[in-house]
Amino acid sequence: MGKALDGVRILDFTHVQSGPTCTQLLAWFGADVIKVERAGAGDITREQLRDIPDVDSLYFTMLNHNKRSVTIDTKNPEGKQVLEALIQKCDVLVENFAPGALDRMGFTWERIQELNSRMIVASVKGFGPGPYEDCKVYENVAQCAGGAASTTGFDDGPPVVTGAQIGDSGTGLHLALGIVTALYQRTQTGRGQRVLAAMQDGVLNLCRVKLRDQQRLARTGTMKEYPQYPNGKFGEAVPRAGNASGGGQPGWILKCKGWETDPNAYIYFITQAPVWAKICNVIGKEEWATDPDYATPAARLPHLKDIFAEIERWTMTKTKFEAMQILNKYDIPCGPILSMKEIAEEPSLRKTGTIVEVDHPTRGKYLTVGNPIKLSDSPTEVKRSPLLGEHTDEVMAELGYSPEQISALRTAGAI
Ligand code: CAO
Repeated sequence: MGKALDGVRILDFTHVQSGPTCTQLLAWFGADVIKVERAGAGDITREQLRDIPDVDSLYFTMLNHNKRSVTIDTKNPEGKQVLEALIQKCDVLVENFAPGALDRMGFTWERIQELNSRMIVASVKGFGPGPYEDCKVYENVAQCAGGAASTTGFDDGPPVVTGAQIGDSGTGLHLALGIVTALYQRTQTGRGQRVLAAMQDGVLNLCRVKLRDQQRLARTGTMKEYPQYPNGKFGEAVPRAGNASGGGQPGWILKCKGWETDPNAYIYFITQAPVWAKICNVIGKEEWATDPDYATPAARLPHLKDIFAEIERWTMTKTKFEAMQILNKYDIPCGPILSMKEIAEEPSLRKTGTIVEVDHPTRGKYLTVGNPIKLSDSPTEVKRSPLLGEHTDEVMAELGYSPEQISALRTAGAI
């Protein structure tokens, strides 16, 4: 069966996490992704956080599936020529170097356009144009600069970063959408264009509801679904809301049976208004369904702390899975706090291809996260990540280089 991006060639100049997330998605959708790496070293993540000596790390293998790897020294004049040939052959160049690195290599937007006017040049940078545009940025810097850290955590503690890689993988996702959109526009215009996804912008986009809340706070001085109401104080900026739900249906994380020893024996419980009467029945507080202090969402807001304490008395008598089973029967929205161990062992995620076991020639078998986006006409097959330079000869031959020329370039250190 064909793939959605069959025929699209990507010159993948990405490294670490943000860019590789993007090109991995494009590869899963069928694009031919040619990852250009530094000869001898490769993407720095190949050797970061290694669990097996001298073997590509999980950090690398889990972000570079379905790609081909070529090693080219882009600072070597002959290496530059190989890169020029690749630019002429590819549809998209994706990079996430520090600001200015591509220009310093001699591949300015103008030069790339001379070589291939249809080329789409897509970049992840830490910041868009402005005071910080020259800064190098990693995940947590983006989380802090994009509004996530100041709004995550508890009111009486410091800002907290989240384990979800919203700065890196989140921005990679944004960039992938920009690329396919530019490819679509190119079918009308015949021209390439530049695509920029700044990590600060990507994080802020995911924190959109917090900018909503900033304006609500400025106008009214309060936000009744936040734990600061009525038990604390609001300042000038959106506070950290603990585990409060981001929307209009109050929620909180509650202890379940076994919480004393299991750090993940918790459930997220949402007191969704349409099922309030059922919640009252389940927890044995039938009178709350009609009590004017509890019967309506507005009346409940000042009592949320007590309400969740009462619900927790019930959840503590059940494991998170027992609680789920009972609550699901009544359509009460809730979710178990799943550990990574539980997720790795979950059979339904294996079945859908969201968790995949991959075999690798030097590592052996390992688990990875498959394509989270499922297309009915473009199924994803997760293939292992390439070894460093595994496809150099193959790609050079496709570019028209003879075995003698390849050998000479290798001797010259260009590849
Ligand atoms: N051959 C020769 N040189 C190469 C090469 C190759 N194949 N590939 C890269 N290089 C060189 C570049 O030319 C550049 O050299 P100069 O600085 O001399 O111009 C250098 O390697 C690129 O390095 P970098 O500055 O991008 O890398 P770094 O490790 O110092 O910084 C990072 C890493 C991530 C902070 C930076 O790339 C960055 O800010 N990127 C944009 C934001 C981003 O994506 N961050 C998320 C990373 S994931 O957490």
